[in-house]
Amino acid sequence: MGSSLEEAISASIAEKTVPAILAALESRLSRERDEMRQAVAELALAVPIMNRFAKWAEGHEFQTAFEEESFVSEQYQFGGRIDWFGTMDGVPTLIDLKFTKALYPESTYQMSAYRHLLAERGIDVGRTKIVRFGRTEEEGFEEPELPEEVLETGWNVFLHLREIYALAKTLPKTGKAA
Ligand SMILES: [Mn+2]
Repeated sequence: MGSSLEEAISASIAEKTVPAILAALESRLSRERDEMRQAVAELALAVPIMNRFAKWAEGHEFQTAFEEESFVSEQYQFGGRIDWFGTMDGVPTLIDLKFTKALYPESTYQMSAYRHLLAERGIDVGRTKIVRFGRTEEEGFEEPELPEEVLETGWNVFLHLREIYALAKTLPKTGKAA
């Protein structure tokens, strides 16, 4: 049996903490509800994309050699993860999937670098394709095959960027000489 002082203290604590706990719970629930709504909205956006992807994939025959596989260049000290390499409709094909609004020059030198990662392993990738699915119907679809001269220029750009990156890292942060 508690003393009346103890009872008074615990009643007072309860008075302060119960509403605080309820408020915290409520705010957490509301946050979780928002997150749930966002997840549903994202899923609603993803489903048509996945359908378009599935429809595209059904129209071709694929034999996978590598899927989402990471490689490192011993020669140039860089790494990358290849989306897909194998034969597509009987032709050796390196594929990068994009789910973006558009293609950018970065995509080109990324592909050149990926191609190099396989070339270092003695794999001739044949053709190199970017397959882009827009996030909405309006953002469209494209699957360009990158021409040899574009891939060569892309590789050159990549090597230069790599050098610039290494050089930039040697600069002091303050602008003063080290
Ligand atoms: Mn990709």
